[in-house]
Amino acid sequence: MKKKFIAVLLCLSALSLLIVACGSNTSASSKPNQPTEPNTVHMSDLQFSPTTITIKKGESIKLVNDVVVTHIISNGTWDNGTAKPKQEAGAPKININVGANDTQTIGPFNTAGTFQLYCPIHVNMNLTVIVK
Ligand SMILES: [Cu+2]
Repeated sequence: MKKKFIAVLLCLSALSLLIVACGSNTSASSKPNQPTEPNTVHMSDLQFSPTTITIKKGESIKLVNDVVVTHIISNGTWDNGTAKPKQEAGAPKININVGANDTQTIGPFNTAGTFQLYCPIHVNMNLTVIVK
């Protein structure tokens, strides 16, 4: 009697493990459009996320605008509330509009170094790109 009870319990726990395993498989395959994306920077209303990204020489960066606000991405930085355009030596020239929920690619960054990008219409919206 007791043995049968334990056997039933073991079956039930094995079954629940199976269900859990199947469940995680299903959720992973149900998001084919959202793999873990390397070299991707997201944009919200007023900022980049992350604000600093490290990539390898020769790689590009995918910019994903998650909001309906249009951003302008160009070479430069906000310095204490003042927009300062500048293009470091070795930086690719960037001057693009990223519209509502749009995705754009910048680069490739072919020179190692630290490069400042910003959105000149949103105060303090800075992105630092470190190329190694
Ligand atoms: Cu912006």
